[in-house]
Amino acid sequence: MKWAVISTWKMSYEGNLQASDILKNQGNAEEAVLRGIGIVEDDPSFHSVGYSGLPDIEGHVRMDAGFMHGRTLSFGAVGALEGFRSPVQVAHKLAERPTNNFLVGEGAAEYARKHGFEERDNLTDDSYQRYLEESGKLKPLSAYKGHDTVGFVALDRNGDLVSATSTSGLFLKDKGRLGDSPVIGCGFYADNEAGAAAATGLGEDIAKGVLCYQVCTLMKNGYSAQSAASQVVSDLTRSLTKRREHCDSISLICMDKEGNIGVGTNIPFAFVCADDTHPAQLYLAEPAEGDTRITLISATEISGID
Ligand code: SD4
Repeated sequence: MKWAVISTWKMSYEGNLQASDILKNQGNAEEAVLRGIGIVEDDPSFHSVGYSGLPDIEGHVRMDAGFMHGRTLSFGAVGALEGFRSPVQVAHKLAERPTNNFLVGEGAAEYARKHGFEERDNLTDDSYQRYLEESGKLKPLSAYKGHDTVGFVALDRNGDLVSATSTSGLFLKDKGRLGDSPVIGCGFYADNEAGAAAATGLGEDIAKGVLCYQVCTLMKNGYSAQSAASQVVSDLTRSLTKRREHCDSISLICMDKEGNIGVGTNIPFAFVCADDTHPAQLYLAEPAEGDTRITLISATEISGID
């Protein structure tokens, strides 16, 4: 069985390298995605995840995360969690129990505290400064360009698929607002018998297509990972544009049970992937008439990519 890992945005490159190392050295997909996401959660130069994440309308960094294991279908998730270093670690821990898997707000924080998760104020001077600059301006909320949710999907040598996400959600969102990222089936999904997926973009639009469950269902029914990803994103984009005159940004990564990857997007979207045949590489995906055009980004082009 081969191993493979795919992750959202250029910001996941370093995390993808470390996740690849784990998988290469017989580690499991669970460890790999947690390490990959943890690297992004700790890096203050990425303003949409973890430390130095962008605040909500009240100036608080309230974070969302989800985790799912494809062998057991166990999942855990946190919403609007404030004051902890790694929301995805808390989501992962919540996946261990039979019920009470999705906790939000103070309930999620109490659980994290009780289980000894490291506390951290994720609001930095930089993210607060951005809040002060933008909070007075009236404009529709949109996905934060180029540095949104970090999502990882991995397959290990045992044939286990795992998916996980972490985000501070939309910049200037309402207090208590949840997007797709902590919602099973919308922002993440994993099933060893079908495939696994993670999404980034405007959560309210991604949720309208229950996108991650949808793409896994297509893979289960025989679609290749790439055709499933292209199809669900272009169908939802078309449907929302027809009915509502607008569809915001939506990007999706997925993997089938053999480790083949798929990417669907309605905007230019960078992603990273690696497997047992090649090291972590950065690619750009772009929508192309119902399909997806994917190009490898060369070392000289990397600085121009979000
Ligand atoms: C959300 N999907 O909260 C997340 C944010 C994101 O691109 O990925 N933005 O809606």
